[in-house]
Amino acid sequence: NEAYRQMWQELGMDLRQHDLFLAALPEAFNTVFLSQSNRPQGMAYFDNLLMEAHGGRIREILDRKKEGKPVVGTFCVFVPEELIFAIDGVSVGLCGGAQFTVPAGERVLPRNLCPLIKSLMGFKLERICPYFQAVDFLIGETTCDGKKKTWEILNEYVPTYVMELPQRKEEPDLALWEREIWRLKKEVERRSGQIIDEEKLARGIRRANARREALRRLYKARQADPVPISGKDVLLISQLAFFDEPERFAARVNELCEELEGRMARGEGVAPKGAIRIVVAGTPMPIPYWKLHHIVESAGAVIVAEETCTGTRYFAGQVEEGGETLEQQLKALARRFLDINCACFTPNSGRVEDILNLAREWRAHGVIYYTLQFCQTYALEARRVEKALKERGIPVLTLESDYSEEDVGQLKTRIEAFLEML
Ligand code: BJ8
Repeated sequence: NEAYRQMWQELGMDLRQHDLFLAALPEAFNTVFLSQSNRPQGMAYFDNLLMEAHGGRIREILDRKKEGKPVVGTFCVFVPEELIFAIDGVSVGLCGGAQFTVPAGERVLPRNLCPLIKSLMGFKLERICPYFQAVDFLIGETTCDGKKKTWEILNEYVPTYVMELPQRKEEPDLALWEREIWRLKKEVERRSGQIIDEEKLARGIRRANARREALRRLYKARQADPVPISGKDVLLISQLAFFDEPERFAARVNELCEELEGRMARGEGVAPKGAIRIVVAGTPMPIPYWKLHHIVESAGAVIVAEETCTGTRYFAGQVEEGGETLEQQLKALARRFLDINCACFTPNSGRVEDILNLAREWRAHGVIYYTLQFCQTYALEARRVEKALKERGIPVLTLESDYSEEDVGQLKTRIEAFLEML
C-alpha cells in the first residue's frame, strides 16, 4: 500500500528493514491463528486490528496527533494510562516481543539481558516500529534492573520519563507511589499543554475501567468446559489491548463475549469437553510472541488463563470511581496500581494467591510457570509458586525460554511429556 509506505517514510522508518520484519508475519499468523477450527466470528475485528497495526491504526494515531493530542508509549502495566486517556491522548504499550530486533538491541545492551528489553530497544534502533516513531515521549518505570537502566540509554533516542515504582507495598510505599502519580500528571500536562481536572480524570478512569471490565468478562468465559475460545485468541486480544482505543476495544470484546456466552449456553467450545486445561503464569508475552501458546494448544491442551501482564495483571482490580477531588482520584489510582502483583515486589505473596485462585477457579489440570531468559525476579519466584502448587496437588512445569525458534523442539518434548502426565 503506497499511502502507508509514504506514511512510514515520513515517520523516519527504515523501509527495507520494516519490509523484512513484516514479511514473516502473515505466514506466522496463518499457522498460529487461522489454522484453528471453530474460531469465534468476533475474532475478525482483532485479526483486522493486527493486520492494520502498522497501517490503519497508525494513521488514526497520527490524525489524533495532528489535533494536538499526546501520543505516549509505555512498557509496564503499572503506568496509569488513565492520565493519558483523561486528555484524549493515545497510550500504546511498546514492550518488544520479536526475535527479529533482539540482535539490534544487543548492539547497545548486554547479551545476558531479557529478550523483551533487547527487542524493544532493537525496534527503536532499527526504526521499524511506527509506534516508537510516532510517540511524543515514553514512560518507563523502575521495575527490574534491566528495564530501569535501559531507560537511561533509550532516553538518548527518544525522551523517556521514568516513574519510580517502590519495591514494597507498605504505607510509605503507597505514599511514594501516589506522589509519583502526581508527578506524572504534571509531566503529562507539561508535555501536552492541557490541564487534567477532576472531570477529565473521572472520564479517564471510566475508560480504563471499562476496558478492564470487558477483559475480565472475556476471562470469565474461559472458566467454561468446553472452553469457548482458545488461549491463543485471548492472548492476541490481550496483546492488542495495548494498542487500540479503549472504548472501541471494550465494545468489541463485549460483543465477542456475547458470542462466547451463547456458545457456553449451547455447550459448544473450541476444544472437546474434558480437554486438558492449563494456566500459564509468568512474564509478559508482547506481540508477536505466540510460541508457548501455539506449542501447548497444538499438543491438544487448551490454555484457560494467563497470570501475566498480557493477562490478568493488566486488568485485575478496578480504580474506585466517584472520587470528587483530584486527591481522592489519585489516591484511588495509586491503590489499584499498587495492588498488582509483579515479581519485582518483595514480599510478593499476593502473586502466589493469584495463581492458586486461577488454577482453582479456571479448573486447571496443571500450571506452566514460564519465564523469559534472564528475568531474575520471575525465575526466583518460581520456587515459591511451585511449592504452593505442589502442596495443593496441582502439577507444575517450569520453563524458561526466549523469542527464538531454537528451543521449539525441546519445549515441545517437555510440554507433551507434562500434558501426558496430567
Ligand atoms: S508489572 S512483569 S510489565 S515489570 S520479563 S523486562 S521484569 S527482566 S516485564 Fe513487567 Fe511491569 Fe512487572 Fe508486568 Fe524485567 Fe523480567 Fe524482562 Fe519484565
